[in-house]
Amino acid sequence: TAGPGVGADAAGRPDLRLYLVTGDVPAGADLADVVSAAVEGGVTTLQLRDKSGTRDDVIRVGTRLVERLAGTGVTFIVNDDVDAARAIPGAGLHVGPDDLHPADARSSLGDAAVIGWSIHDVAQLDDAAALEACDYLAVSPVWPTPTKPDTTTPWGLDGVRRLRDAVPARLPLVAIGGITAANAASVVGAGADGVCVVSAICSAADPQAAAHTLRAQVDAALGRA
Ligand code: TZP
Ligand code: MG
Repeated sequence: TAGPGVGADAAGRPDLRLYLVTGDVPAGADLADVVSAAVEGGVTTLQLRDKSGTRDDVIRVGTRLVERLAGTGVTFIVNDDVDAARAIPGAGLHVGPDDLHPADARSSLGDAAVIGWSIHDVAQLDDAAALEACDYLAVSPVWPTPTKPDTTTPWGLDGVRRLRDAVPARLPLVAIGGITAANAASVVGAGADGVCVVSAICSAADPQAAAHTLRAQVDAALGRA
């Protein structure tokens, strides 16, 4: 349902192969520089996830990141805050099952915005209106992760397979939680169309190299190498 927007292809589909979700960066590092390096390395979608800042902070940082992403083809998505997403040119929105309903996000943001929904429980797939409003779903979490200690039960690779079987084929699946270059290919092999990472890139000494390695793993597993 998405039209062409920031980072979308001609049919409006975002490239979800390597999806960076922002998190803490090493002391002295600048988030925008980490993002630029990661994009240089092969990140295709970026989510600004800031659980501590105010909405104004999110809008200010997000606007700056969108400026950095100009011309890269990278899709930009804001976590959870539809008002922030509305204020940032071209921004999409990622929501979870306890957040704004995807259909309300779609009404608010319009057809061009990329909208994603985290799947914590298979019962969410019964919500046809939610699925209809989404451009992608996130299997969350695949594995337990110190980055987000309060997740619901991890799906594991079996969960990725089960969801891929159960989710309509038109909806891409990304996976998040504990993904590194050592296991990214297995997640794609289980049916994910892309991988989302926080620490594997944000905590890396060389975010560009980390992104490059992850992207190579994903592309090889997708047969796109
Ligand atoms: N949602 C589910 S797991 C997670 C989020 C935001 C954090 C993933 O972080 P990492 O460092 O890639 O395991
Ligand atoms: Mg949320």
